[in-house]
Formats: sequence, structure tokens, C-alpha cells
Amino acid sequence: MIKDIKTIGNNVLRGKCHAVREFNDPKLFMRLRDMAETMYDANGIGLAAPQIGIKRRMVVVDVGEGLMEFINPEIISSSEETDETAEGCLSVPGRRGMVVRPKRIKLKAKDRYGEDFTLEADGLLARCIQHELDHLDGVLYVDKMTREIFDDEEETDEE
Ligand code: GNR
Ligand code: NI
Repeated sequence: MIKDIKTIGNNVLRGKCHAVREFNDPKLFMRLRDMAETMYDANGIGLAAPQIGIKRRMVVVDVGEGLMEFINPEIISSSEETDETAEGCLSVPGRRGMVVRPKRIKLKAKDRYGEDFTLEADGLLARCIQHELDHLDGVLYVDKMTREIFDDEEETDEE
């Protein structure tokens, strides 16, 4: 089911989410399906549970490589090297801003059955995962953006 996306100002986006404890469970599967449906409906590349009002540590991502699910995810290492790129957020409609983040990360998470896995990510996937993990701790990209991007700006992609 497509859910309403909570927007900035709603407290559910500002709390710390609790770990998922029940795996291989119909209620978990239903929540993950709702998250994916809501993300695709909104044309997002990622969605964190608190964005649909669920205070649990789970995230869905699809940056064009298929649907990925991360439950109780943790970044276990990040590159020293950073990138500053544009971000938006479905919970902060109508705005965009530049954010500095590590270029590459190594992530540990559980799948829907409770099995541990690790993943190395770079590029847009690394960016999106970091953005989603921030949501699980009540952090929005606007808290860390270096500058806002305005719609009437010239493209400054290539300097
Ligand atoms: O759809 C989204 N696009 C995006 C672009 C750059 C960096 C992060 C993102 S995530 C965002 C969807 C969203 O708000 N997820 O929490
Ligand atoms: Ni977001």
C-alpha cells in the first residue's frame, strides 16, 4: 500500500529509530512492501521507515540496480575521500542542497530473513545509503547541507 510521506516538521522524522527484532515475519514483509511501493510511487531512489511513520531501522533503496533492503544497517567504514553533491529528500519537498559525504562506504545489515550481509558502495548508491541511514537517527540532509540550490540557478555541475 502506498503510504503518505511525512514531511519536515513532523516529529517522527526527528527521533532515533529502534532496531528491528522480528525477522521472517509477515508484518515486516508488509512494511517493506509498503516502503518500496511508496518510494516508487514518489519517484524516489530511497526511503527510510520513519518517512512513512514507522520508527524502525529499515531502509529501501533503488538507484537503478534493483530494489535493495537494509535492516539494522551500520556503516562499518567510510573513505577519507569525500564528494560534495546535490541532494533532495521526499520529506523536504521542493528543496535541494549540496552535501559533503564520504565517497565510498562499507555497510553491514540484515536482510528480511535476519541474515547478515555486507556491501561496498560508491557513487549514487553510497550517497543514497548514507542519506537513508541519517533518517534512522533523525537527521535530515538540510542539517548538513553546505548550501541550498535554487531552481533559477545556472547549472554549476562542471566548473
Ligand atoms: O529520491 C531521493 N533522491 C536523492 C538524491 C540525492 C541524494 C539522496 C536522495 S534520497 C531521496 C529520497 C529520500 O528522501 N530518501 O530518504
Ligand atoms: Ni530523505
